[in-house]
Amino acid sequence: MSDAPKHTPRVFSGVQPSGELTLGNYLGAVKRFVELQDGGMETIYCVVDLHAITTWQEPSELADATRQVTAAFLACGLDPKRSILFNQSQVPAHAELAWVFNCVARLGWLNRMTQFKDKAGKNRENASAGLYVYPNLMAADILVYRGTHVPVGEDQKQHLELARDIAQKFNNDFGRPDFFPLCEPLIGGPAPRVMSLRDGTKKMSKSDPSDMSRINLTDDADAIANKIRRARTDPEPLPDTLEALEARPEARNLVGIYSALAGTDLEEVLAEFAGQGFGAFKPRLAELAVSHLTPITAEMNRLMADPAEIDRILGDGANRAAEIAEPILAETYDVVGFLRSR
Ligand code: AQP
Repeated sequence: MSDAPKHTPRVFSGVQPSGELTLGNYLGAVKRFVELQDGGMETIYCVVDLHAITTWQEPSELADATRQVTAAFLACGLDPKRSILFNQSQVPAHAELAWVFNCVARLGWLNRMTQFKDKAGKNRENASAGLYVYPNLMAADILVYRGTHVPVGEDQKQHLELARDIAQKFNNDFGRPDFFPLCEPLIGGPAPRVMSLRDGTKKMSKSDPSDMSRINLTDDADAIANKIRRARTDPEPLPDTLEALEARPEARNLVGIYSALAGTDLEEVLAEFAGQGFGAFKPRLAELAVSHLTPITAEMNRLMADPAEIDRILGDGANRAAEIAEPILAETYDVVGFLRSR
């Protein structure tokens, strides 16, 4: 018989305060966070500032970036009464469990992580050690709550597989089957991978040097319309089948964004626009994006005018998060064999 504790179904996910949130973060992650809030599971959402500093962040801007991601969470519909919202550095158990996982994960596993390769680029020798062990911290973020479900965009799939490998190896090494759950990625919905507006083969990213590559949640109506108007496309009209869209990454991306915002499937969008050129499609997409994002931006601006209230929400969330994390960390320390005399 296993000595496994029962794992309460629990959702955990995070977003880095490494820039302004994009439409990709919204459609791939935050929109799903909000849907899950009413799905019957406990939901914990974190602004992962420890992750953000794996690449350089201006110290004078980091706290404000953290508040801004929190304001975006709230403006998109996360409710601090129904979800635990906090920033990672206020709960030290994340970093403490990450150290244990640094000693569980194998170098060979980390060497396969494509995000490290993408982010380190050619200058690999100069990347921070933190960027390299980023997936171990991400595993700790989830498992310090024994998180069972993790809503993320498709780019995080490999990191989640690593989190499962870490949980499995820990459980095996220490002879405690099911000590940590093998968390399930929740990747899906109509826009698990929103691509850059300048290059349909690259994901839309908040740290892309080109602001024209992304729609920020803080963009005003004119900026959104301008970015969509100038988004790279091909000269062909929209096709009537999904297969015909596959070889056209920029067209596929804009149709995907439309469908995600409209809440319809891709086929319905094609049925409406097949045969029409981007001259007709882009203004309709811009209209839809503006009507969807303008209320979010307005609410973010309202919330950002009261930073003390955002700090209060994060502090309260951190206390509630620590109440769950600390006993799990203490249990982990016991399993590892650390002496604890206070
Ligand atoms: N383009 C995207 N399409 C769908 N989902 C996306 N996500 C990010 N970009 C897209 C999802 O958003 C969540 C938060 O991401 P993150 O801030 O932790 O880091 P990231 O994945 O590295 O996102 P960015 O925007 O590209 O940040 P930077 O530029 O700082 O690295 C995750 O669930 C992610 O999958």
